[in-house]
Amino acid sequence: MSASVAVPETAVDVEKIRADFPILHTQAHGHNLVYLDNAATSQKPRVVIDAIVRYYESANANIHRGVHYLSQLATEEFEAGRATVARFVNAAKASEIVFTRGTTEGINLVAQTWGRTHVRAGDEIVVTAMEHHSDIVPWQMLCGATGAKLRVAPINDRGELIVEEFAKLLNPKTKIVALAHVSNALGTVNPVKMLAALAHAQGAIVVVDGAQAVPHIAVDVQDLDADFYSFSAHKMYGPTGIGALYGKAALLEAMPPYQGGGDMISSVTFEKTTFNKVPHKFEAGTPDMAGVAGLKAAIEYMNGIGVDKIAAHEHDLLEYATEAVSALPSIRIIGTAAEKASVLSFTVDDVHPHDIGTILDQEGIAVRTGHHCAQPVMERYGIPATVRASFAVYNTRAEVDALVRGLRRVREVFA
Ligand code: C6P
Repeated sequence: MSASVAVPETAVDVEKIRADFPILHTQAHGHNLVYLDNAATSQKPRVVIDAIVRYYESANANIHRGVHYLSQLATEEFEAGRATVARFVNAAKASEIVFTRGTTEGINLVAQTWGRTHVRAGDEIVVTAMEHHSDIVPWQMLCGATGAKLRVAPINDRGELIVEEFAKLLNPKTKIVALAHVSNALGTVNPVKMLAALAHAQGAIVVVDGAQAVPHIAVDVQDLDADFYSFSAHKMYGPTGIGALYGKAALLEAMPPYQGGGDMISSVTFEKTTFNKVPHKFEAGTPDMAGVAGLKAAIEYMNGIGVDKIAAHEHDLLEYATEAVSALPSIRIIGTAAEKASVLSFTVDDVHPHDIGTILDQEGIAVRTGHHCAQPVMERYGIPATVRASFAVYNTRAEVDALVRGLRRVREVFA
């Protein structure tokens, strides 16, 4: 199959890009590593690794606290990182970006601050049936604490949100609509702008889980009209332990703090504490300055290639892989939405995904198997788990061919 499909002129120079990622030269079980687990976490280019080392070698000090040279420098670099993130997602101003540990923390922050302030017994929170646990559990916890009700917008067999059913769930009791921009289990890209308009018409705020979108497609939070948008650096070539939450300025201003501690205060006495201004009000304690240096470098790296070129390259890989894997016997693709990004989930009739993952691993191919922290998605399809291949800008058609050969090997083993 692979030999007969002409390789298109790809917009990105993949070999040059691959040379930027030291880990891609790893041998796994005697094979060249084929890393197709990018939805779990992407690999890091040398410039990101170097930015973290450089931060510690030449700029490390605690920020917003010292008058000395290094503290000033570290603060400037940290705030430059914030400005870079803001430009990347087209926030109106840098102060609309709150640094978090990642997508999960950003969603919990909104649930515990905006949610606790505005959601009451009898109110409703709408999520979709394709959410990651990070975009279900914080809302369930909020419902448990307030007496609000969680409502779930269904998906069709292709893994697309059923927009009419979603619209029917919205009413004046809906306070929050929380949804993934891109599903990690299905790859579905949700029409966030249109869904946000429907939610806003009922007075709800819209919280977007952007974990699987920001690494793969251009995101413009103002165009989407998202009220909050949360994402993680480690899925977009940046380091672990750092992420960002975009929030509209007016909402952030009106919200109470999330955690108490240093840096989030303006003044403290035993009688009363006044809080720092936004976004610092939401960043208690010493933040991950090295992580921000790495995230900034990751964004610069993505911009250097061009997000649209990254998207086009990954789209080509996804189409190529979908065709090749579908052509194999006994395969069921889970998630066949018209709009997809990066993710190919599938099952093989009589073989457990974990066995497939183990055999592929022996061939040096890294995929994720399991429920992908989206158990309700598995339930929707009546399966315990899938095999998931997920692509990044450094993946190649040759790696897809290796995946297909690996899947043929699975057949041989289970014949
Ligand atoms: N999904 C995956 O293999 P954190 O862990 O906070 O960086 O991201 C959580 C998260 C939230 N939403 C979506 C849509 C996600 O995909 C993830 C992380 C990984 O699919 C790890 S479970």
